[in-house]
Amino acid sequence: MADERPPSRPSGAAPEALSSIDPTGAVDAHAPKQWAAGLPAVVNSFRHGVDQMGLPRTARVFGRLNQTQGFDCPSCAWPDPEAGDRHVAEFCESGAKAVAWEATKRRIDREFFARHSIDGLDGQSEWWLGQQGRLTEPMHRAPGASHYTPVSWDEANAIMARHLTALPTPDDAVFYTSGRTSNEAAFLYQLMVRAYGTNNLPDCSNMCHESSGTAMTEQIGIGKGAVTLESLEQAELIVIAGQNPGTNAPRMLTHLENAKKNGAVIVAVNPLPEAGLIRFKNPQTPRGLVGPGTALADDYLQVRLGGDHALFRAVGHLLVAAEQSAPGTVVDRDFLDAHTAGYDAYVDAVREIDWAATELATGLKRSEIDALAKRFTESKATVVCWAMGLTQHVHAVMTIQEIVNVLLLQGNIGKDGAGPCPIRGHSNVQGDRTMGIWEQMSQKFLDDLGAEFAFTPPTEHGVDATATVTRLRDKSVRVFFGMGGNFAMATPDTPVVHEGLRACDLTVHVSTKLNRSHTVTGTEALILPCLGRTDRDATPRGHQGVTVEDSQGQVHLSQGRLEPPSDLCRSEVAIVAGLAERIAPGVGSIDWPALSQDNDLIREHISRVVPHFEDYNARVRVPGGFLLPHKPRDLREFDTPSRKAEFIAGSVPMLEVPDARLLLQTIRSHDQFNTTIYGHADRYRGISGNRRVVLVNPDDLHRLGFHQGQVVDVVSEFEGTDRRAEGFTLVSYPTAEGCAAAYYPETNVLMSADHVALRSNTPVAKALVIRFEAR
Ligand SMILES: Nc1nc2c(c(=O)[nH]1)N[C@H]1C(S)=C(S)[C@@H](COP(=O)(O)OP(=O)(O)OC[C@H]3O[C@@H](n4cnc5c(=O)[nH]c(N)nc54)[C@H](O)[C@@H]3O)O[C@H]1N2
Ligand SMILES: Nc1nc2c(c(=O)[nH]1)N[C@H]1C(S)=C(S)[C@@H](COP(=O)(O)OP(=O)(O)OC[C@H]3O[C@@H](n4cnc5c(=O)[nH]c(N)nc54)[C@H](O)[C@@H]3O)O[C@H]1N2
Ligand SMILES: [Mo]
Repeated sequence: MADERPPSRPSGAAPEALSSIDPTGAVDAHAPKQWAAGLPAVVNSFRHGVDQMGLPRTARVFGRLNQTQGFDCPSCAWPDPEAGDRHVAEFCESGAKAVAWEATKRRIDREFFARHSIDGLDGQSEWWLGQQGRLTEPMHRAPGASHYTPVSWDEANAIMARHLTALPTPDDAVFYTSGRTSNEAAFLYQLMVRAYGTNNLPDCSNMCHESSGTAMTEQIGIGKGAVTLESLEQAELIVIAGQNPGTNAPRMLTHLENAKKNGAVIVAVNPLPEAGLIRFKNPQTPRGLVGPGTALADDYLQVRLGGDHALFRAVGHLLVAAEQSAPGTVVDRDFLDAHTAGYDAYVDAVREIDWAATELATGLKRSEIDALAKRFTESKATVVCWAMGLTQHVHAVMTIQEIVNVLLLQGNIGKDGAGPCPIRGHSNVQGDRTMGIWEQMSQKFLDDLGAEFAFTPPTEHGVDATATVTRLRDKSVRVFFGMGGNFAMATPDTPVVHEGLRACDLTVHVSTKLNRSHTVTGTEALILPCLGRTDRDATPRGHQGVTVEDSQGQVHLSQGRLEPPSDLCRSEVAIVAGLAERIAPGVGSIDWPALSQDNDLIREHISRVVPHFEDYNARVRVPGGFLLPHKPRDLREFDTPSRKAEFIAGSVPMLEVPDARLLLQTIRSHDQFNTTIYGHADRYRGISGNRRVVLVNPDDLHRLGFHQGQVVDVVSEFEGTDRRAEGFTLVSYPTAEGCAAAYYPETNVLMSADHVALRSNTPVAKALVIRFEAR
């Protein structure tokens, strides 16, 4: 398809010319693809690379991506194979785009900011902002100024210190983190924030896998997934619910293909027919490049949005019923007796089931659910993978617990080929949490941190991302500091968040590139340019490497080698240490200047504060790094109050959808990384040209009296309040009935900060009640 070409910058064109080639024109919609990757993925990877970096740099950079002596991919958190088992091209199209985006040769300098007013920048698209190049020096917006102007690091630190030390309480400041921050930077950052005096450490995880963490901690005593790569490939049954690996974790497809070759059955549970779940053409093999590839999903259940809760309850019911009619054939009695609590109560909870309600909630036929339960009974080793399709619902925590219940029934945890497997998003989102980026770290962690650095960390819990939005709504945040990310776009209630940010005294963003959070500023604002994963970090103490933790709990080293965009870019570690000296001087025994240039020293502290990081510096230098222990996975031990894995089952409420309304989910296209827009082609879904589209089931479209190609306003309804997103083109698409899908972050205006997952407080992004209004 000619229209798949990513927007490219004509050589020699002035940056201003870019907005005019921002291809947000007519929508081009084709039937969704039936397979993922293959040759187009390779071609697109190199197109993005060469467009941003030129050919020699592309070859050099891609050659080091995910290699044991190279740097960790800044895209998703998918694990790497064993050190000796890596392919020469150990990356995917998404990783290639993320790396090309960061390692681009384009630069933003002070002349750029002199040319563009902040209001002018605010009028540009997110795509345009991201295309301008790497930030090269600290920039400051003085109160009342129309433009950012250059500022020295010293002055920038003085400005931040002036605001932060004048606040009536440190709790008037909020310190957000996105999930790319390395372990070292994350550890130092939370130390600075706690030494300054607050636990206000919201992070992107609050909007991501918080529900998984909450659910699994209650049940198995740890919030992390229990499946390694090797283990995944040994599964007999892999259920993938609420995840789109073809786009968001493409390297997973290689391992699914291996599992398939080993005889695994794969079941996809998803309202959309996602190409990456249907068939995979592995671009690392000749058969994948030119041949038919490998069929992945054996069964494809097009569940209704939010229907997984009822679905897994029904599967539990069928498994228990099957066991009762043929005792000793379905459940793992020994495991249940030795390692679980609450089985009898669970059996009572699932004994009766309303099939009509279940069919309505899931949109599936009884026979499809029977077939899924049969898949479970036939498998001796089952993995269930999930991502945002499960975590961003009102009943997300309960839904995940329903899945863990089903896994526990058959002893599917702590053995090869089995276990719960939440697939993390950002490349170090799991590591950031391990390092203490959380508004509610345990008292033990705070005590150990305080003991290591001779100070008393604050104990009162801080605000999470959702609470930050409500505080912005109340105009009660005075200073907003973002360690990466794009808070202005990633959060619900976009206009409210923007107003709240504009009402701050100071907004600060540590970033590699420009984004919306830099154009929606407080009275005063700073942009602090940092090094990315691919950049060399040379300090007087030598060439510094950072460490990250992937989705399976493997911790490993990442070493950037590219010449930094400018001498004025600083590592995140150095930025934090520089600020900390000003806002927490004399707190405890923290040697900020030494820490600012020596990641080994930071790792020594980590090894004494964070459990399981003993001998950190030595172990992380072993090629491939080390695997963190995980008691349920390794020992079938559970750190819950009962010391057993807990069955937890409440009621299964129906999602009520009024007449003539649909449920809308907000998703990622194939050409974006969260709020970063690489281009306008969602290749696998056959959509290109414009992101303002809503995918709707053809029968719904007909029933509601709208037609393909019609431009409408999308209006969400929550607790009596309408929210509107204007000018979306309707696309007839084979999604589950009653459901619709549109891209994030354009649709975040439709979300409410009060509409959150129970107990995890994650904003609901996957089941908004909407109607269409003709324009
Ligand atoms: N290229 C690329 N890679 C990424 C990202 C990116 O933006 N681009 N983002 C990263 C991040 S931070 C994250 S968290 C992950 C996100 O990875 P995903 O969770 O795969 O991302 P989404 O696009 O939100 O897709 C949600 C999927 O769940 C399905 N779904 C939605 N609601 C339901 C439901 O109620 N039930 C079921 N069974 N399915 C449902 C959708 O149809 C879709 O396939 O990816 C990471 N990797
Ligand atoms: N409607 C809706 N909203 C959602 C979601 C959804 O599915 N639907 N998903 C949610 C999820 S899962 C997540 S994780 C959040 C994501 O929320 P965020 O993590 O806040 O957003 P990102 O778009 O990943 O942040 C990208 C920015 O990070 C900066 N950056 C990139 N690399 C680096 C680096 O190395 N260092 C520093 N300091 N900065 C860097 C760049 O300036 C870039 O613009 O969004 C959430 N919001
Ligand atoms: Mo995420």
